[in-house]
Amino acid sequence: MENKAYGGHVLALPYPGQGHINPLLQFSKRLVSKGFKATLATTLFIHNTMKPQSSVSLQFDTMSDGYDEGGFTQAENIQEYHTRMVAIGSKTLADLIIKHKNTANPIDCIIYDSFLPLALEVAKNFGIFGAAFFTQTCAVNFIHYQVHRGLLKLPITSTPISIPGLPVLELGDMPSYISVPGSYPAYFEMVLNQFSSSDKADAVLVNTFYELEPEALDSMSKVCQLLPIGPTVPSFYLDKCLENDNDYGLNLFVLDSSVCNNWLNTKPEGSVVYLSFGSMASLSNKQMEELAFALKGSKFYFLWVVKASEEAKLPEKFVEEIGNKGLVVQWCSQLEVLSNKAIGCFLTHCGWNSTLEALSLGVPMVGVPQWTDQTTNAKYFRDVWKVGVRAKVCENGIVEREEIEFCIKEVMEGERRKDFQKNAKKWRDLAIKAISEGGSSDKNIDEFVSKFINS
Ligand code: UDP
Ligand code: 7WV
Repeated sequence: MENKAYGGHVLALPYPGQGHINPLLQFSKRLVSKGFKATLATTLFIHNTMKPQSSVSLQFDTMSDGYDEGGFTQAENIQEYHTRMVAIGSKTLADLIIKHKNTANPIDCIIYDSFLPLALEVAKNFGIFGAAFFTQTCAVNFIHYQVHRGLLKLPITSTPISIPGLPVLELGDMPSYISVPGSYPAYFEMVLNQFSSSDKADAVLVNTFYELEPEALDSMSKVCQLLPIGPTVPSFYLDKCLENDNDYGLNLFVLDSSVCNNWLNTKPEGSVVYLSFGSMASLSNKQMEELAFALKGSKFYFLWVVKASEEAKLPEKFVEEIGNKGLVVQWCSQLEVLSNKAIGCFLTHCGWNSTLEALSLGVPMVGVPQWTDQTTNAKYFRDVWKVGVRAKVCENGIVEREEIEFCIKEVMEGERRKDFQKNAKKWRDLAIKAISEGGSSDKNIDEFVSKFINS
């Protein structure tokens, strides 16, 4: 794709977390391919952790959430983190805009994570075009919208739940803040607050694609104009139109991809279970133990991402005892792993990026959702996209080893494996089509661009 004429300077502002940086970073790269200059602004703490390298096409800059030494972990609690981020974030974002003001490329457009509506206020103060970027599915957004507008009353007293454009949902399919009232009130407030000013945004972008949730998108579009622009997976894995775009390229954790590749390359096609719970989840000791024993008991190879902060929860001598059957790493290049032929299925926490990556690469899944939107994503991939199973949780809140072993077996070699694979391949093909030139997401990106240019 040749670079188009200069379209303007976009400042992308992600919420400071791996699952929020990746999609906005990728979307910025797409805009650069459409002729824009783009700058991704992370918090100072994230910048110092990830050490991003600016290139001709994409620049990095910083603002502050008020916790420059330790980020989120430095805060007393989530509420305090958010309050300070709004105050310091607004101020340092304004400083950033001013810094660029008298340069050759002043900021013309801010694309902000919908978790950070503070950015829209700042943009409007400077008369800059402001676009909200939603990192969760349209279905999840629509549920939160319904609650925000008082259309869905809490606590939910009657099930199943019917929302226009969504499949009928049981309580356990709802985002956790709704199914578990009172859990993480500050996060709940944040997901509802996404809609506090979204109608004032100049555009609303969502990291999904039309073919994946047409009913939900049609339904929500009646009350809020949405532009699905995903999947924001590096071009190398989909349309291959962007040069050198084969990785997100920013990691909050240290990774060693050659270890994973070398190990996977010695394993037969479809023989390995890949497991990861994303960047945020922290499992109980008991849950880690159940997973460990399930993997030990199952006959399949496995590659398990256990973050450094989770390692102490592994049973004693686990790594020594599994030998060549399994590889435990602290972080990996997930796209590289998912695209390796040796992978047979992905046991995932159902974070939206992980789910979308698995769909984009055609990998069947076992869902072990933990919280937030993960439960709803699991509902969709089991019952709507039909690319896998969801593990049953016991009354004590644990998914037991027998259930994990059963689910893995079901997806790796059960009767429905062929269907899961066929459907996964279908979603991969549709994802490629959506993001390729002339596809639904590509057209929406063009619509966004013309909306901005004509503003
Ligand atoms: N990821 C990665 N290496 C890993 C595990 C995860 O690069 O070992 C990436 C993954 O590809 C995804 C992101 O981290 O893009 C996690 O986002 P997700 O929405 O799935 O979960 P979250 O971390 O927000 O809970
Ligand atoms: C980070 C913090 C809070 C939430 C999320 C990530 C998410 O669900 O994406 Br609510």
